[in-house]
Amino acid sequence: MIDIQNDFCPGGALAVADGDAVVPLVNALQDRFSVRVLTQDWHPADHASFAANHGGAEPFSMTGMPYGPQVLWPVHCVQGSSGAAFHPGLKTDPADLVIRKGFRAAIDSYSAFYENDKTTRTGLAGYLRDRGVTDVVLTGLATDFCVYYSAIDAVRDGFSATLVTDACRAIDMDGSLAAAMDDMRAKGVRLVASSDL
Ligand code: VGL
Ligand code: ZN
Repeated sequence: MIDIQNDFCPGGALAVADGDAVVPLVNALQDRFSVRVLTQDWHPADHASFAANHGGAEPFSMTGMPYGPQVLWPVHCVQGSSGAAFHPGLKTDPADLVIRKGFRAAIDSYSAFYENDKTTRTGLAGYLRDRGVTDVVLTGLATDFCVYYSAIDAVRDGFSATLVTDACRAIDMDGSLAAAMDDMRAKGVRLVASSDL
């Protein structure tokens, strides 16, 4: 369950259209799984992904980081803020693990498995292997960023990955949703509606 936090829901700092609509479905789906993991985008105020920390840079513009191109985002999911809290309707008690990510100021972290340098691990793969997990099912926000990178990195680390299409919502900037869907299909991520799960 990726980043189902106030700042990614309507009224939040980086609101995903209709983001809160996933909550009832994600709550209902949780009962069907034996291992449940929440991720939480969790940035320090001086995070390098914030446009506000790059002089006059516009939110949603691009910059270069040592690890490659990086979108500059509005300030969002600052550690301890109400925007970083989970959506109040999300059932969080059944979760076995909460993975926080993006807590290093110099590097963004979309994926639940790797930071954006694609080498620094979050520890999730090791946790899942220790728990005997082989199949990962993904829900949450945003389809074309954190859910997408989590799904392809799950495959990269040897898990089967299934994205529940109606339990996700997208940011969709500059064709990012179509590109993410194409890349997930190409890499073997299963894209399935909850009714077919
Ligand atoms: C996300 C942009 C920046 C996400 C997180 O959860 O998809 N997107 N931080
Ligand atoms: Zn973020």
